Amino acid sequence: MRILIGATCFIMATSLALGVVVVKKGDVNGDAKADKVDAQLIMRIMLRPGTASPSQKAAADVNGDGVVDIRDARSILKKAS
Ligand SMILES: [Ca+2]
Ligand SMILES: [Ca+2]
Repeated sequence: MRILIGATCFIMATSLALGVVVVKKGDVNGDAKADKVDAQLIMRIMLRPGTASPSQKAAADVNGDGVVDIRDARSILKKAS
């Protein structure tokens, strides 16, 4: 348990040191909501991955499988409806 807490603190400290932006999953445009606008942005990222920033891609990968695809867009639409 002590090791786990130590590792968590280390990861948090590393994230802060690197200036990692914490993104809300599904909120691609950063308006604090995950809605159909974000689903549309995910479709655009799918078609043209080069147009999205790393933080947008991180937010777009809703299910966290490392790929931005239709399943991520669909899960936003499911939650939004
Ligand atoms: Ca949004
Ligand atoms: Ca995904």
